[in-house]
Amino acid sequence: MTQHGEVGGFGRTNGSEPRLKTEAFLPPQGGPTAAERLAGAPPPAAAVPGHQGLTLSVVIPTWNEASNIATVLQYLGDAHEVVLVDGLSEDGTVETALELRPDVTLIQREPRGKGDALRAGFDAATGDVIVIMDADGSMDPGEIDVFMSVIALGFDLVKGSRLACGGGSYDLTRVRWAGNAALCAVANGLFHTHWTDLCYGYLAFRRECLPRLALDADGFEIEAQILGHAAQAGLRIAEIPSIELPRLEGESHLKATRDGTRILKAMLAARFAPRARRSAVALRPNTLATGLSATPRR
Ligand SMILES: Nc1nc2c(ncn2[C@@H]2O[C@H](COP(=O)(O)OP(=O)(O)O)[C@@H](O)[C@H]2O)c(=O)[nH]1
Ligand SMILES: [Mg+2]
Repeated sequence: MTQHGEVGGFGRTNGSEPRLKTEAFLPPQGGPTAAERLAGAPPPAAAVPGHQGLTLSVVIPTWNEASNIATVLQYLGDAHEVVLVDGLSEDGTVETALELRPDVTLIQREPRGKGDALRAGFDAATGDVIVIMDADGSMDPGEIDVFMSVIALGFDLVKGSRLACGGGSYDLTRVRWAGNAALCAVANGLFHTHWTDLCYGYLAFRRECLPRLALDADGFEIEAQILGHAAQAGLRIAEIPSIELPRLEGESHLKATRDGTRILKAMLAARFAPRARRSAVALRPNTLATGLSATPRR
């Protein structure tokens, strides 16, 4: 087994089979593996409550992630607000989450897509900063500290990048890599940016920026819309390296062709839709009109 082959997502034992899809995007040999990094860090303490007094809400969309959510919550610790937006999972995701974190703010709604779920979560979040995280164990909660530090430096939005120097992915197939590279190039052309990654959902932003983001995306194009609208709104955006771990269990809900097309359309709309339309979206009450059911944080 190679050094990289030992990586299996945080919380996974070295005995489990690696699920590497490609070696091309992995961090260089020689340093500690992601598993070693994670094992060496005290998980809850790694996620500090805030920087410069900033409070944090972690928004996690879940749709049948019962076998993964406990590990994610365990590594998150209990230092900050967790908003769980569940798509009426039938595998006990909610029960598993509540057992470990009875204080989560829980929103349950039809599975209309990751974007719809995240927007509902944003509306319920109360922290100064919102961090988006998948429920599948592919994002290392230990990196939240870095997101918060860069936000505290004065940035409005901090995006993780698997392809920036120091980043990497254990989950990026060649097809996804090629699609992401093409879409990222389009984004850089449209928004005059120099991003190295586009279709990666580990990012943080100041909650006060939500109205200026004017989000209405329902599916996996939500991250592209967040970034496109942020660039159009002139927000201060920083990119930091991030290492994407393999999904702990289960299959991705993303369909490359369908969702790639939606991402492209979302970016074109972000660039060319009249400012008036974005303003109208920003003013519209969002999830309240679509049946938000949230339990208050206890
Ligand atoms: N609530 C909710 N969550 C969703 C929906 N679709 C995807 N998710 C969650 O969104 C996150 C990202 O989805 P994932 O399948 O990991 O996509 P990938 O990371 O692009 O491979 C996961 O935590 C999913 O459980 C949905 O329709 N509703
Ligand atoms: Mg994922």
